[in-house]
Amino acid sequence: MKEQLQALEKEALEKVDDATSLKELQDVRVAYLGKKGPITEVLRGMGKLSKEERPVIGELANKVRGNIADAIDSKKASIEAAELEKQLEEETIDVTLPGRPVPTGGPHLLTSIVEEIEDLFIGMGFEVSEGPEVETDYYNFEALNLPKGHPARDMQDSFYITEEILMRTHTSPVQARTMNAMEDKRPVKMICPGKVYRRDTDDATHSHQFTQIEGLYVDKNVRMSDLKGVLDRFAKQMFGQEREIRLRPSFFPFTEPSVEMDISCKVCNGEGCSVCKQTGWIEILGAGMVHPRVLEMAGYDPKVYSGFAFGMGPERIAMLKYGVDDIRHFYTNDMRFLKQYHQA
Ligand code: 2NL
Repeated sequence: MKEQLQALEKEALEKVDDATSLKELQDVRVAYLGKKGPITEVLRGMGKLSKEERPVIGELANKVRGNIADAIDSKKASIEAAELEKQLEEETIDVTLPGRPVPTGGPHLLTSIVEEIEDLFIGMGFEVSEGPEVETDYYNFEALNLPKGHPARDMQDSFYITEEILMRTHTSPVQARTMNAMEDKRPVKMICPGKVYRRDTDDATHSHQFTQIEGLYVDKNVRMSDLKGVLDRFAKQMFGQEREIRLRPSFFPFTEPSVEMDISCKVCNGEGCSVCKQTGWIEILGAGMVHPRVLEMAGYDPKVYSGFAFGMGPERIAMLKYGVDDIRHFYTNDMRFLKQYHQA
């Protein structure tokens, strides 16, 4: 029995030594020290031994069991240490690696142009104001001297929602509302950027939805020369200090007199080329002195107050400034087009 126990011990210690994982080690523990294991078996058979042999074998069995348990425990500790070491090595983070770049967006060309125009007019004391895109017939037409049946209403075929409600055809209703709401009829100096809608067939130069920026300055003694000064400064800041402006007579129902403004062609410097159609000039915007009826309807006495107003299309401004040849580029969202105008 003594030899049997010593053989078991040798065998178990070898298996402990050979174990390479916690699982294998546990198997060894169960196999040798478990309730059905050989050592337990030996201890159970002790009853058959003689009085003299019993304590000797008992002591030996306990010693063998203790040795095996100790070997398992120390092997367990070394396997665990090795596994931790391996894990630490595998999960090492190199904090000096450069980060993966996150692709960033940028403002749309149209947004940039609108903001640039806003900044120029803010620099001349204008406030920026926005308003609803769904308007009443009154503020879109009536208040701007376009009564029902006025032939100029045909100039702007509109998207009507009901007989009295439509998608605004220009941003002037925002200005008419502002003047109307002014309790003590103080001066107004504002620009209104925003989307406008017209029933047009889309092509390279027309769109049923586009952007407009209108400006309005109403005060005592506002004159045509004030308009000229503001527009000249705008043209030079937007298109270059060498640009000259030219005003031609025109017609709008809401201004009298009305003008159209050209800037000297920056491609040929006024010499005449294909961009300016050999005229040396390029049309940029429409403007005029606010019609007395428009002032009156908004509650401003035209004998006391006067004003100028202007309107422009940022798409057209951007097309001229950057040589964009098709207005549809602004809405079809081809990233190859849009990315060209990202600063970053
Ligand atoms: C154009 C011409 C224009 C206005 C807009 C305006 C607004 C009020 C009163 C009077 Cl509240 N006028 N706006 C005046 C003249 C021209 O736009 O060609 N836009 C693209």
